Amino acid sequence: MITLYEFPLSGHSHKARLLLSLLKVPHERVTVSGAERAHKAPEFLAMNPFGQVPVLRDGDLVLRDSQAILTYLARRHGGDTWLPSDPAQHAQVAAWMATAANEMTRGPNALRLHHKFGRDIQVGEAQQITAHLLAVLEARLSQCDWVALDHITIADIALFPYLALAPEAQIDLTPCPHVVAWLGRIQALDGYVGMPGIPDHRHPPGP
Ligand SMILES: N[C@@H](CCC(=O)N[C@@H](CS)C(=O)NCC(=O)O)C(=O)O
Repeated sequence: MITLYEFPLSGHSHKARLLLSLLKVPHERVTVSGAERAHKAPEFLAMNPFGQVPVLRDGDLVLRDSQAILTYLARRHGGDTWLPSDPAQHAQVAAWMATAANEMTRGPNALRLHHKFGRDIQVGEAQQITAHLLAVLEARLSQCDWVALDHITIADIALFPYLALAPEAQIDLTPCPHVVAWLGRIQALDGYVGMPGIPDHRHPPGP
């Protein structure tokens, strides 16, 4: 049985929750107590020395980092769809996974940490990174339904939570209709699960 160690309000954890659900992989979820700083306790640091969720355990395998967890689940349970073995296609997915780990984390994720949790950040820099990221994604998604390939991949899942959580980051998505439509496509998938703070992007509020 797979075990996912998570924070309920963690977007990084949500990537793993979402793919597990879409792939219909049986699993259990363990809430790590952030209030009790359980993620910095020796037992947790033995699983992830960075003291961060998510962590996935599957038998003897203990895996940290949301992108790595998506990669494992895709290869183990997703056939050749979610992370194709074709070298060029695999690399296209990897490029967008890197965007999820870099620009998405330094932009939208940082803004949510600031506005929702009071984290002290360089707001202007995070807003600039977000604006550039949104412009790139909007252009890309105006030409195709999914970010990396002509079908859904783990790149879409990796990029989903921190854009879906845009209201909590005080990010306005109305200038990006193709991004909003893409969020809605993911929310319409069989097996989709949400998390607190993600609105229904299939029916965005009118002006
Ligand atoms: N690169 C990691 C980042 C994980 C991360 O930042 N997790 C946050 C919750 S969303 C966390 O555990 N923060 C607690 C801390 O850093 O002390 C991933 O993609 O999984």
